[in-house]
Amino acid sequence: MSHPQSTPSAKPHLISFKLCPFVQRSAITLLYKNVDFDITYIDLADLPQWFSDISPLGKVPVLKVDGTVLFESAVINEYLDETSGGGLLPADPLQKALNRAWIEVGSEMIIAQYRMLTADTEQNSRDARDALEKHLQRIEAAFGDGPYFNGAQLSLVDTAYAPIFLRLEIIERQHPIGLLDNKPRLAAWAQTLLGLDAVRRSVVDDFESLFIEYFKSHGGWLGAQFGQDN
Ligand SMILES: N[C@@H](CCC(=O)N[C@@H](CS)C(=O)NCC(=O)O)C(=O)O
Repeated sequence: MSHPQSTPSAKPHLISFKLCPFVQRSAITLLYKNVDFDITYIDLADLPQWFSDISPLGKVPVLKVDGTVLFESAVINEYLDETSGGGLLPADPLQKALNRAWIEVGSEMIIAQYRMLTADTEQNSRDARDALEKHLQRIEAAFGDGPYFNGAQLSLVDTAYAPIFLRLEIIERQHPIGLLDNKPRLAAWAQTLLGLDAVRRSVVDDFESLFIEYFKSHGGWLGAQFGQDN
């Protein structure tokens, strides 16, 4: 078996679903690092056969690099960082391990956020909200002086959490649930991340309306509340 070279010679190609927060992590990293890339959007409700053929877990993101298929957002992001000069994870092994652990917490939170949005009853949605609240309180306690998770410099932890804050901001406009209330460090962190050009450009222009429509029509209690208080 021949192994591809580790240095990419062609543009990386990101396979995306417009609403996926995991893909957004990779899009932010690509944009922040000014890496030129191609992007193809698929519909997760109607998977194309070519995607099922190449994606080991049937999930996005997938990043194709010179014919090699990479998957798992955290892995893709480390690859993108390493091949574009590094700098998005601490050099110190202990701090690097800790950053990876917090990225993993972020993945759990993305799943909790999706559960909150799609839970069928008010009670189940509130339970999911409370699970998210506990995670957020823990991060508020762990967060330093900012403006980024590691201090002055943006890291892969920031690119991993920005999609959560983007969605929280939209939810708050549609049906306030106060998840950033009494969390001044996280509120400031969210504003910093949402103000970044790479974050703003990491989703399609009509992301907000797609997001609202998707969750309004997905049978979840919270989505059904969207726009009702306005
Ligand atoms: N651990 C994966 C999670 C990716 C993931 O769950 N992606 C969702 C969309 S946001 C997906 O492709 N779901 C399709 C499925 O589970 O069948 C990562 O970090 O990349």
